[in-house]
This record gives sequence, structure tokens and C-alpha cells, in this order.
Amino acid sequence: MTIPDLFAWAFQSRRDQPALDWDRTYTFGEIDARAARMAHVLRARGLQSGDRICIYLSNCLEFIDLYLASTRLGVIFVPVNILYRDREIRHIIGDADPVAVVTSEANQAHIPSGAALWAVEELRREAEAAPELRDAGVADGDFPAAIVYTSGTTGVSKGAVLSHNIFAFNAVNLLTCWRITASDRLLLTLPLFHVHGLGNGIHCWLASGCHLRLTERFEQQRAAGWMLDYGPTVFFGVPTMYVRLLDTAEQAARRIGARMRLFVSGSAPLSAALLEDFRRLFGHTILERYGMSETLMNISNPYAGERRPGSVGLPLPGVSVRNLDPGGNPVAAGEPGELHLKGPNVFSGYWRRPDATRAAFRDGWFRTGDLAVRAPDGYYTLQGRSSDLIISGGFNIYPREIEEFLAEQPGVKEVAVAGAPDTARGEVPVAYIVPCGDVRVAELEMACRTHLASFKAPRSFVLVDQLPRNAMGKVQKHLLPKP
Ligand code: MLC
Repeated sequence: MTIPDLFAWAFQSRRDQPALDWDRTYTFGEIDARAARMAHVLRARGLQSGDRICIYLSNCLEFIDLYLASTRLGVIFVPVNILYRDREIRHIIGDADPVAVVTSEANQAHIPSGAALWAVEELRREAEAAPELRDAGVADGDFPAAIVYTSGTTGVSKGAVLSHNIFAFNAVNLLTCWRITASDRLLLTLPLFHVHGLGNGIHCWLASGCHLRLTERFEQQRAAGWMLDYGPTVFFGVPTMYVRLLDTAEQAARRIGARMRLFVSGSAPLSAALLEDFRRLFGHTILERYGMSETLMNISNPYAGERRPGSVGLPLPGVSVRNLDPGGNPVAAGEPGELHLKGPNVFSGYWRRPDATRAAFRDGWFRTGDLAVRAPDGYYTLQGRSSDLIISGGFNIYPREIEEFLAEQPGVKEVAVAGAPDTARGEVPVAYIVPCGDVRVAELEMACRTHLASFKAPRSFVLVDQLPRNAMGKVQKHLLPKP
């Protein structure tokens, strides 16, 4: 199934119904017409099926217009994290080879020179005056809808190619399993450039025909107010958002909880303590689920039935899960193993990276790199990772990328980056530096803040005489001193 087919019911049968609160309320008919006009603009600018378009925008109405227009034209949508800076953006543009990069005038300075830039303000003006493009022959469901870049274990990120079918399958699964219907009201504060906001948020909204309130981003000071004003029945968040919401006054939390039907958490581990603190304040047990950019959603606690603290729940319909030891043998219930997945939710591979794609699969199963234990009754609990990925506020960070950057800076002889626990963000990166000569920590910090996404900038820099290494010379990160 294509994404336009998935959304057809909302756009055809609910044309006059309110669809989205942004600067004002838009109906489904208006959202549909905006997308059709944006499709005309993209086509007039020469975009053809199979072309890529990079989108470097924070949440806005045009982000949705561009996504819908692209999926209707068969243009492959490549969202870029708005917190990324020159190195990260240059890599994605070089790899995805887009016809153009769409960004706002305010953010143009972050785009490396040489890329074709389209200002979103200009596209908006052109779309206002454009006719609607309605006969934009759509590719079939196996065709790529998006390439989503994931932080690569090798230091550079890889583009996960996600088909129309994968998004459609994921949406249908979530609508069914989380009982999302046209009567719901979804508050979406997640960034649309990742699969949590885009794959779950936007697709659940338009596949169900429910009502959406989108914000530019999550803001701790305003989040509870938004919930009180808007009265959402569904909220998708990362654990950091739930930590921030614990500051809500008791009476307000009760009022929000009385209206809400479902709080979902994902993208990072949700601690049992946070689940319990949140339940006490809001009167709701958060539903924790597990997904990845390469697979969208895999495992989820049940809507009805036990939402087990610390566990991500049971495999979603259609998703096969196996747990293997390092030798490739299945482990028994209760034993940790690496989680492998198979199903219609799994991506076909990384964009133009046949080697990385081959390495990501074993006998047709996708290797998640996550370690898990299956309880005798089928519930999965994640136990950590076989790679040294850091997750901070729901954003993935591969230490190798920061290490490579810091190793290029003056005064740095050797460097290791590891995650340190953080109550709000889950983990934060910390850099351990073996200096050579005169190293200036303030300069290192400034270099990271300028050239890397803000969440990747190490929260502290620890100077050490040497890095702990094993006999093979590999850094033993667990032996690094606590910051
Ligand atoms: C954070 N910042 C943003 C931003 N989010 N800037 C612009 N747009 C956004 N959306 C910046 C801030 O400017 C600030 O930079 C720093 O990040 C911390 O901001 P904060 O307000 O103090 O944040 P905090 O309260 O810690 O909360 C951060 C957060 C954010 C939770 C709002 O981390 C977030 O939106 N996380 C969601 C990540 C996500 O969607 N992951 C899904 C991946 S998909 P500075 O410079 O001042 O430090 C995936 C698959 C799956 O993993 O299963 O879902």
C-alpha cells in the first residue's frame, strides 16, 4: 500500500473535519489541498519519482506539506535533524545526493556550500498561488518513501531506506494495537525528522483521521499548559519528556490524566521508577514500546493487559523476534541474547551501502545490536547494547563520531567518549582526553558546539594520563573513571 492510499480515507471522507491545530485550525480538505499545491511546486521545479529531497526544518506546516507532496510524487523524502551542524549535514547531502535541500532562511547558514538550497519561505509563496496537482501517479508500496539517517557505528551515519509499505504497516499496527481512532486528539511535540514523530505521529494522525496539535518542539515550561488547553487523548513522548512532565502541579496532572487515554514512551529506556512516579501523578501507566529507524515499531506493551515496568512488551503483529548468543544459537527464556527481527516492518537496507546492509542482516534477519531477555510468558526486556551507542533525550549518539572529531583537534593525543547516567536525559556523553602539549578544554567544547549537534557535545571533558586498554589494545570504557 502507498502512503497516499493509506491517507485517502481521511482526505476523502473527512474533508470538512478539523484535522490540525497549528497557527489556526486546518481541515483535512485544507491539508490535502496544500499537499496538492506543494506537489505542483515540486514537480514544476523538476522533481521526478526517485529523486531525493533533503528537508532541514524544525516542525512546521510546510514540513507536512512537503512530506505529503513527496510521497504523492514518488520523491524520496530525506529528513535531516535540525540540530545537526556542518559535518553531519555535509555527510548526509553527499550520501543522499538530493536535487535540493529545503531549509528556512534562518537556517541556511548551516548548509554547506555547493548544495542546491530551496528556501521554505519561497516554496510557501509559490504553493499559495499554485494549482493542485492531482494526477501524480504514485509508485507502488515497495517504493522508497523516505531515507532516514541513523548514527552509524562506524562514525558516519547511514540512510535507512523505508518503503511506503513499511510506514503503512506500522501505522495499521499501531492504530489496531493502541486503539487509535478518528475520535482521538494527538498532541505531537516530537521532532518530525525522526521516525518517532514522522512514522508514528504523522502516520497515526492521517491513517486514523484523528485530530492533531503539532508544536514546533517540546518545551518543558509549556507542555502541561498545552495538555490542559488542548485536552489530548494520546501523547507520544521520549522518557526525557516524561521526566520533565513530573514538574506538573498535582491538580493539573489529574486534570490532564482524566482526559488522556494513552501515554506512549519510546526511543530510549523508560525506568521502572519513572513509570511509577508518572503513574502516581497522572494516574496513567505509560505504555512502553521498542522501535528503531530501520524497522519502525517492533515490540510493545499491550494496550489492555499488563504494561510491565522495565519491559518493552510483546512482539507486534507480523513481527518475528529471535534472541541469539554470539555463536548464533537461540538462547533460552531468561537468558540474554542479541535481538534479531524479521517482518514487513523491516527495511530493505542502507542507501547505497551494500556492505553495511549485508552486515546488518544474518540469514534474512535484521540484527538490532540490542541485547534482550525474553521472559517465559513472552515479554521482552532490553538489557543493553552490543555496541556502545549512547541515547540522550531520545537522540542516538555513536561515541566513535565524537571521538573522530576530537582526535582532529589540537592538543588531543587520544580520546574516548562514553555515556554517563543523567536523570533527565538518560545518558549524556563524556569525553576522556589524553592530552599532548597544551590542550584547552574550553576550545574543545566550543569546537564540538560549533560543528556537532548540541546533544553530541560532551557534557564534561576529563583529562587522563592514558586510556585503559585490554591486551588487544581496545579501550575498556567501563574502566574509565567516573566524571
Ligand atoms: C532539543 N533541542 C532542540 C530540539 N530538541 N532544538 C530544536 N528543536 C528541537 N526539537 C535542543 C535545545 O535547543 C537545547 O540545546 C538542547 O537541545 C536541550 O534542550 P532542552 O529544552 O533543555 O531539552 P530537554 O528538556 O533536555 O529535552 C530535550 C527533548 C529533546 C526531549 C525535548 O531531546 C527531544 O525532542 N528528543 C526527541 C528525540 C526523538 O524524537 N527521538 C526519536 C528517534 S527515533 P542547547 O544548545 O541549549 O543544549 C527512534 C526510534 C524509536 O529512536 O523507537 O522511536
